[in-house]
Amino acid sequence: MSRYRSIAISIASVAVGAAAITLAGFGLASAAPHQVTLVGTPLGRETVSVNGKAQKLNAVSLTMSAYPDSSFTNQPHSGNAHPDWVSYSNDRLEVPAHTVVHMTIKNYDGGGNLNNDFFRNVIGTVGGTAKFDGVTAKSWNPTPGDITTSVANIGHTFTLRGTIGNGPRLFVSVPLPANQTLTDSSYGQPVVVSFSFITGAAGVYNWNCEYPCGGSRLGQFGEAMSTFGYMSGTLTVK
Ligand SMILES: [Cu+2]
Repeated sequence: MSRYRSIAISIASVAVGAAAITLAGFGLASAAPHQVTLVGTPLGRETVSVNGKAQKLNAVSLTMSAYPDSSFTNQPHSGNAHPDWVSYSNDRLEVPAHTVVHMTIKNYDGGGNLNNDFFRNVIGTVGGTAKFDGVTAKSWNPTPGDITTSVANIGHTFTLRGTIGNGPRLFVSVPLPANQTLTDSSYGQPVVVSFSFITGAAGVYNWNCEYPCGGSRLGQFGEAMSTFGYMSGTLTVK
């Protein structure tokens, strides 16, 4: 091997090595935990009543959790910059268009009073109801007129809104009752909330929480409430 050729190969090797390291770095960055999408699990076809008419639609299930902090296993935030912020277990959700979505949310977080009682209501679900630890109801307000009792407290809401701009609308809102078993040392037993909704046209929809759980800033709508991925996310319908 000539001296020049050997130098050329060395330079090429370094260049290839650098490219490999760059690609590996890009791969790691791309695979950061906050990029993980929760995809609906297919359940086959089901007959669902839509506006009083029976329709056969594909169905999927989605299960996620809401936590009082971001210290839970598999938390989705890259580097977990705010371990003390409340958080959903997932931010990016993905389901097919024109499909029944059976959603289960386990709420491990405590809570308090909403600043807008509208969000006690179950809105936009199949049958207009949700199941709260197995009990079917149209809202979470077991003692009407009294929202100071702990039993009426809300931990978070799952509120699905429209797409950004003039795209299709999909409004679904379900309150997540506060977990009464949360302690300083244990998440305790979650309140299990389940409900179903039907997706429409493809698009990227937004969802967020409507319980003021975002720390002391912006009237409790700062921090976890105003940073994507903690108390908000997307539902990609495709
Ligand atoms: Cu919240």
